[in-house]
Amino acid sequence: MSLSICKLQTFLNSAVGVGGAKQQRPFCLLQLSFKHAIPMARSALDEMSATGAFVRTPSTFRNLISRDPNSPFPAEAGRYHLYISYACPWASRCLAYLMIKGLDKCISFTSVKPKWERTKETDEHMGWVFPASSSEEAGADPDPFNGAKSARELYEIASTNYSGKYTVPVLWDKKLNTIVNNESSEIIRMLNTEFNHLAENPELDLYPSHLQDQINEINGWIYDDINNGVYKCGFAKKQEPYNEAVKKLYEALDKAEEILNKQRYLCGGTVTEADVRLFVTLIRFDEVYAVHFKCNKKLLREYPNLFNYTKDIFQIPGVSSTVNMEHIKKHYYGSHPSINPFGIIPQGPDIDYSSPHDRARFSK
Ligand SMILES: N[C@@H](CCC(=O)N[C@@H](CS)C(=O)NCC(=O)O)C(=O)O
Repeated sequence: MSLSICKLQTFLNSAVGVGGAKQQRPFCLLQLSFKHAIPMARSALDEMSATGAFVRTPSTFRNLISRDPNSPFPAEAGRYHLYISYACPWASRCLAYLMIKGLDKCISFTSVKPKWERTKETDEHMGWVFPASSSEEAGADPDPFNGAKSARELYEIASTNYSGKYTVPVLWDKKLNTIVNNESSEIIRMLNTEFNHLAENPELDLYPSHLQDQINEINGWIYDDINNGVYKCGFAKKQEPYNEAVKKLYEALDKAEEILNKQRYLCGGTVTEADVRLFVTLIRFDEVYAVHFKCNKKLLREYPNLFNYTKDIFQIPGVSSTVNMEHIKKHYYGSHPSINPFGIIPQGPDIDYSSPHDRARFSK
């Protein structure tokens, strides 16, 4: 039941398409028509099916920025702001695009604090919060535009009847004071194509038309079995869904290892969107997922190709600045008390991803 509602909601939201701002808010179906239905998940820790499997809810704000100056959300320098958490793989892939495409001068960004805290005094919700000052937590800053105390407040500014999760990334429109989009897979596509007149690396196309079918196919299994797969392992509340998720995760990692035994990147000799999407999970693998999400059948550093490939992507100019391992570890180990009740952060393995790799062996 909740799954089909989610699907319907996604459909209705996508039907809104490139809507205006305040007057054309995305639908929130559960609020409009299912007042007494099961409430939507308020955090990833609530996203559970009856079988004890983790089931991610779709994002809600799905407007698109366009290079067309007459569109509702035109690509303009200085107009948009990306709210991220360095801890979050989905937000980090957007930040990686900002850096790789050379868009960080025309789209500003702010990171929240890594560890979830109470977002309001009046209820128990735990989520992303901003520091009170820039000196409170290295890497995190107060909200420079709305003075919001939490990501939740941003959602409440953008929509008075929002009832979903308060996730990052949030692509914010400073002019209309609203959320444009909170779905990272769509944000990266916009950053790839719509801002090229402003980008320092406009010629770099991470989703070129001749590779799109291949990228889509790879994205499918990488998302289901690796990016989201590690969460399915970590958030499973029963043995069976955990076993199933681990099986799929390692089949997918083995498959990626095999592909990367023959070529430098997932689609051949050039880096694409698929690589950025895989990277954000791999870089967190040994430091977090192997321990916290029980993905310990094999470590990343036991896969020679995947391990060297992770270093290779990390060393693309701009990418290393998107990886803040302190935030990553503080977040996962500190924000999921049902998995790690005492919030102890393991010390290791402290891998140096800037050390030499062997991937240049594929270059002509
Ligand atoms: N579909 C979203 C997922 C984003 C997402 O799940 N972000 C997590 C952090 S890694 C979040 O903000 N979770 C907040 C919560 O669960 O309450 C995207 O890819 O943009």
